[in-house]
Amino acid sequence: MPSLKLTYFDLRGRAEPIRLAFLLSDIEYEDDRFSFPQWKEVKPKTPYGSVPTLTVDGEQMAQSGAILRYVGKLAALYPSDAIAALKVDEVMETLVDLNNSTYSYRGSDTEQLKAARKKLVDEDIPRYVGALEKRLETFGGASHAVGNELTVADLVITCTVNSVQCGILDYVPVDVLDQYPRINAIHKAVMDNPKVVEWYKKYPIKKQTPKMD
Ligand SMILES: N[C@@H](CCC(=O)N[C@@H](CS)C(=O)NCC(=O)O)C(=O)O
Repeated sequence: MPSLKLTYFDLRGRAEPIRLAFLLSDIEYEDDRFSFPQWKEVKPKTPYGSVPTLTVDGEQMAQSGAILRYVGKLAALYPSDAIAALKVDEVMETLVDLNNSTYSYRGSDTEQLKAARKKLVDEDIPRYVGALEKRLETFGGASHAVGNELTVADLVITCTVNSVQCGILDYVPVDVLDQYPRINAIHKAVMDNPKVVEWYKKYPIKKQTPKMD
């Protein structure tokens, strides 16, 4: 196994599915978390001025999706079958689309944020998550996104649900994803895994009440 260092803020964010892939496969890595004030030193040392990065035997690699697929391959959490891999990728890319919508407004104008989040709740969640729920009926088993084995797609779904349910997204009801049974079954299966239970005892998911008006 190469030496592996994952660098990210001390947050779940884009690094968390990668951390869960390492955790569930017992692959040793350095979980290199930095604080917000350290970002100005870290940023210029990354390939694109963004994180996460994964340093593999001293070579720094970027892009969370690429890193997750790589770790998925090391961890046997990414299918070797081409069509199953395509399905995993479809799930991952759909959630990238959703995340792009989630973070589409980053300014400080409350009315603009409210409008962006209203679009997220009224249009983008039904569009992407509603459609994904239907796709999963043919892609996977009762509690797996693709086939009957855990893949990185399950980890991305789980982290997406956690982001909504923890209440960090203002103007997004924490129960907005409750109506999607397959998504919730996948989330539950991952969150009930004993290693994941221990992980979130160590790194508790802070619950907060999102601003709604
Ligand atoms: N496409 C990139 C996006 C990375 C990205 O935007 N990362 C954020 C943190 S989640 C970041 O580094 N933001 C700080 C900045 O851009 O200055 C990926 O998926 O890794």
